[in-house]
Amino acid sequence: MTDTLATSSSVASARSSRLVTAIPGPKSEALHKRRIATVSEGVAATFPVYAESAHDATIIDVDGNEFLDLTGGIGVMTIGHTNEAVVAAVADQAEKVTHTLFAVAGYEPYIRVCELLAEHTPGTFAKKSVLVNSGAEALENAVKIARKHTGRTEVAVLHHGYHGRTNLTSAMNYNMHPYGTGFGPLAGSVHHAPNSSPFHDGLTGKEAAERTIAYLEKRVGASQIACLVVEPIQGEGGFIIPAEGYLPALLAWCHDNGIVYVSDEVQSGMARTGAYFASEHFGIEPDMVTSAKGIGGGMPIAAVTGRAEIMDASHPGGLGGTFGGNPVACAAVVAVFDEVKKKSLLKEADRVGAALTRGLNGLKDCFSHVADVRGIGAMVAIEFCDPETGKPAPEVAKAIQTYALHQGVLILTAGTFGNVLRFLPALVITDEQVDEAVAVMADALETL
Ligand code: PLZ
Repeated sequence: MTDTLATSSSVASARSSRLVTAIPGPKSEALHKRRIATVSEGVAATFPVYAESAHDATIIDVDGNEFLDLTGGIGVMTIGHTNEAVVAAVADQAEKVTHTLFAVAGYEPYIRVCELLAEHTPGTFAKKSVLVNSGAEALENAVKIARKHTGRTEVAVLHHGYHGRTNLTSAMNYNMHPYGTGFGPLAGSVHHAPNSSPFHDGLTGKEAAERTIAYLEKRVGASQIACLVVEPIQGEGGFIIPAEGYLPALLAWCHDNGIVYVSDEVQSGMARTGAYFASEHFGIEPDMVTSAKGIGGGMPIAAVTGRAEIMDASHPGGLGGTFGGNPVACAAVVAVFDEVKKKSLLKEADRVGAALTRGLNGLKDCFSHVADVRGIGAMVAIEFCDPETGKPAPEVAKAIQTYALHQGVLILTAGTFGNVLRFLPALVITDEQVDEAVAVMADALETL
């Protein structure tokens, strides 16, 4: 242990001040019984606790236990739970109008959200948006629009990607299980090409791009491809950051071949990485960006934003849905953009990322199972491998997650092999809270 890591006794005292029952407590257990009777088993239950309230980076469960939330509801609560400005905007809008269906009778907040997205997504060209309800729905629409625009059918995605749980997006995910198993036939015309992951493949961005492009040209044919859909930092895949030059090479190839480049920023977007959208870190201006999660500050909303001429490819009535761009959710998005500016959250993402990276690198120095620490801004992950064999060690990630839960800290796993812990905390989390979470992980690793 180095002195950068907190001791067991400080962890124990922080724990005792937060947790008031065994985990799960009796009220959570009672809710879990009711859940088992009526909620489909197809819906996962990562943690056995039920939330009563939440604020900033903490969640209080129905038994009064306080949890430090490093999951941010899988990257949604970027500005923090129950942010005052978002709560006020939602309440205010709810009193004015909660629904008309934008295609029936429009309202200003929808238009304002499209203006904000045009302004804050990469590229200064004219942009338009369509608003929908979920990340997966945004991806569905991006593909539809790209197909209509190009008159082509094929869709290219990358190994270790994740794009949703609808029929098309399940086909676009790298992992068949749990997303596709038994749910087929999944949508066709989806092609999975090798990605860039310098920690795993040792390739330069140029080499990895050549490999991706060679696959797509030989196996699919560039002239057949409507769009290439890429997460700039792969989220569910384990926070995989491509090698330098990889994404610009893919974008250039797309443009040389009339392929629409779609950046899936559902997880990496909206201030998470210290930029509004992570594509900025790689110097690329995608033709289309999908956003969701963090833009709504907890309200369900998603968007496809892209070059105006591409976004206008659909005939009127071809895009939309009953709830897409709901006025209350739109009011929340406007408040989120406002708060990001007011609270300098792009800078805060860098502060949180620095605190996390410092702490996790401290773990790397002490524990041989830590293979890699990586991230940009407040999108940070730690990967565990067996030091003898170099093989993924998902049991270590799982054991730390379980240990942390019982210390009042919620951490998510990730990675195709489940051997990654990822951190998507609210950008208002304090350095002390980050240090506390890292200390719990250190304790977990020591007891393993
Ligand atoms: N694209 C890059 O990360 C959602 C999934 C959580 P939806 N990721 C979290 C779960 O277990 O369902 C995601 C993503 C990227 C698309 C999506 C899909 O977004 O809002 O969940 O549909």
